[in-house]
Amino acid sequence: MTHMNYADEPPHSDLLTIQGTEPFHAEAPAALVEFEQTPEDLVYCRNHGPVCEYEEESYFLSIKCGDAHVVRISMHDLRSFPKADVVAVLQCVGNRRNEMGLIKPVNGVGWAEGVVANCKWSGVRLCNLLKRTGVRINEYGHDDCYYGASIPMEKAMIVKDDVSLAYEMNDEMRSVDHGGPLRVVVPGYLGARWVKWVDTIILSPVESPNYYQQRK
Ligand SMILES: Nc1nc2c(c(=O)[nH]1)N[C@H]1C(S)=C(S)[C@@H](COP(=O)(O)O)O[C@H]1N2
Ligand SMILES: [Mo]
Repeated sequence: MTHMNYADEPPHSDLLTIQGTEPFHAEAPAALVEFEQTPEDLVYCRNHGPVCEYEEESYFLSIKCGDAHVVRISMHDLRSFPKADVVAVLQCVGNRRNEMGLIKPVNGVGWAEGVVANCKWSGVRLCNLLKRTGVRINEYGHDDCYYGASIPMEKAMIVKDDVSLAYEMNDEMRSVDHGGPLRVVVPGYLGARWVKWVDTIILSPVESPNYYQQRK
């Protein structure tokens, strides 16, 4: 990991409306509907800690089953799996929270309508990867240094649901801001489950105890 503090973050898109800088969170100005596919510069950023920058060459994904380490796979090996695309909407659960606040008090960032994006995500289908590793259990979660989330195993294994580990967004190498080199894509689920910079997948019968899984 090259960066892990706010001062060293790479530059962010200057087309976004900044809501806060430490952690960096910013949304698209209005007019997203102009684009069928949201251009990367207009894809909102939502972080709960510093934006992490990793070298693809030394990046590994671990799949664990309980405390047992099942596999450790390099980006190079992940790229040798069949590549699959999905066009899916990434949306923060707080989209239009400012309007909700007019009706009754709500906690959280007072987002307007810019924390939503429709992008093409390309990478490895999680179900393919898990089938190859041969691990089977009821549920799983993912984690990185400070952020984690869980989704039900059934969701991960429904082939047509396209749950993926994406290394590209809109046909480009994933940018650091949006979770490069590897990010979880869970079509149909809130953005909070789309873990960026994912480095560990844990197959577990219980949900991740991570704060963001339990409280968001
Ligand atoms: N590692 C990590 N993943 C994360 C987050 C985070 O703070 N850290 N934020 C989540 C939330 S709440 C949202 S809405 C989306 C935002 O993704 P984006 O910044 O690419 O738009 O990422 C999710 N994944
Ligand atoms: Mo979010």
